[in-house]
Amino acid sequence: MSQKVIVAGVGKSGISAAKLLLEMGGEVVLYDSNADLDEEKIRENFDKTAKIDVVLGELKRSDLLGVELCVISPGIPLDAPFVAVLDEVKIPIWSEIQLAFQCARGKLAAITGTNGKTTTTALVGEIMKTFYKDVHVVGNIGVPYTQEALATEDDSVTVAEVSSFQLETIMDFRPDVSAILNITPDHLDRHKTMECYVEVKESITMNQTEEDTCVLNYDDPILREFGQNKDLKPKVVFFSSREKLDEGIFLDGDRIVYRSKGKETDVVGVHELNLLGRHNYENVMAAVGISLAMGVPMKNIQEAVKAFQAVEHRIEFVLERAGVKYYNDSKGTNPDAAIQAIKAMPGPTLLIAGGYDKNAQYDQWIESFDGKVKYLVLIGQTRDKIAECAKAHGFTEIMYAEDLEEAVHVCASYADMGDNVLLSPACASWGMFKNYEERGQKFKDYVRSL
Ligand code: UMA
Repeated sequence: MSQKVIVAGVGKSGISAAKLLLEMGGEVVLYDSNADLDEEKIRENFDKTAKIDVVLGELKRSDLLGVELCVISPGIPLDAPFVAVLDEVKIPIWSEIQLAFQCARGKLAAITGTNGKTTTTALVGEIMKTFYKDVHVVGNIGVPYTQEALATEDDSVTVAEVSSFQLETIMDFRPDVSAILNITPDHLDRHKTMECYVEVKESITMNQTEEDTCVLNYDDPILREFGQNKDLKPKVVFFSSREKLDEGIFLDGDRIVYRSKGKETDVVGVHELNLLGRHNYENVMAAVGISLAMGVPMKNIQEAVKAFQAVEHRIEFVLERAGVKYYNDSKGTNPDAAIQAIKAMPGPTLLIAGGYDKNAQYDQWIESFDGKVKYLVLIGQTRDKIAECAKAHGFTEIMYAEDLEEAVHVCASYADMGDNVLLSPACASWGMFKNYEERGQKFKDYVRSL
């Protein structure tokens, strides 16, 4: 890696990738299309002596003198104008995870899918830690793979959450175990068609061989067909929450069961989990499949699965007060994600929703209330739009609150014993909060001080 490399994007991934390249003895041109970034601030991330040029705004051919490779951040689409300049001078483009993969050692489990990636990655990370000494949890979950790659050894295990953005420019990226949890329409503004989106997700297996494993969701028609294709090289492990499989992991009533070569093993009962909802049982089943393929004994898996708590801000149980359970799903930033949270609620629910308007449609979300939502407490810019939509669908138990704190108090006073209070806004947090993490944290603070 002692080459001159252009690193595109000065977010988390770009900074980590540049640091890794410099540590390997390379030279870096750090490029970002945002001309308003502060060059001084960017340089503060590096040693004063680091061999680094910073280019902001438009990229010119002259900036590419001696450059042999581009490492691109996930948030940058391949139709960004500077990519055409790179193509003209035939500079290959690698994803940031590709660079990390080239420098990392040990075993790799890589998890993709439209929903559930973060929970599954975090859970697999916890399971791995019960059996392996050196475990790194990286990727879309928030820690760039390039940040950890050089710290890995031959006996290390890396668990990576991988987005479709990160897969677009892989070359020989080859996980020992891959998983595709599900594929439903998402990010079509970037991938253009569903076919392209599916193709890029499935490319997680493209360098895998017969020695490797791919864990797939049997209930997803696209993935079932993909897994049954004779040309797919890795061994396939299916999981299903709807059918009892001859081989694989499946839900049998309220038990998760593993069946292999005619032998059945009871893994765990869903009531022993701290996770709610069928989609979470699927995440657990995927994690079981991945972990077995990574060589972890079933006993370790069972213990870790039972101890695992929901990822923060995703249907996260906060506390029970006066017989009312409070859940934080601040990460429910779109109607689809919020539907999962409603489905996961164990009984009557007071729902706090609303926020920034991303031009979403709320009809399906309101349809999913299905008698379970007792009251809808609305906050933020989308209050009126959601209220109108709810009324159009015949749901009228609506209350307005000035802010999140008031919404929590309204819920606390209207909830009866046995009810649940759920913050799952179906909207982004912008305008009221810095991000969904701040919104979730504030919710928990208000609930704890009730
Ligand atoms: N930029 C350009 N040109 C462009 C677009 C962006 O120069 O055309 C620049 C921006 O000005 C900015 C930089 O690129 O300075 C940002 O890069 P980035 O968007 O890749 O952000 P990072 O901070 O590197 O974060 C990325 C992931 N972001 C995205 O995929 C959008 C993070 O996932 C990930 O946690 C992190 O790498 C570490 O691996 C976030 C995400 O939203 C959570 N992911 C999407 C999702 O989950 O749906 C895929």
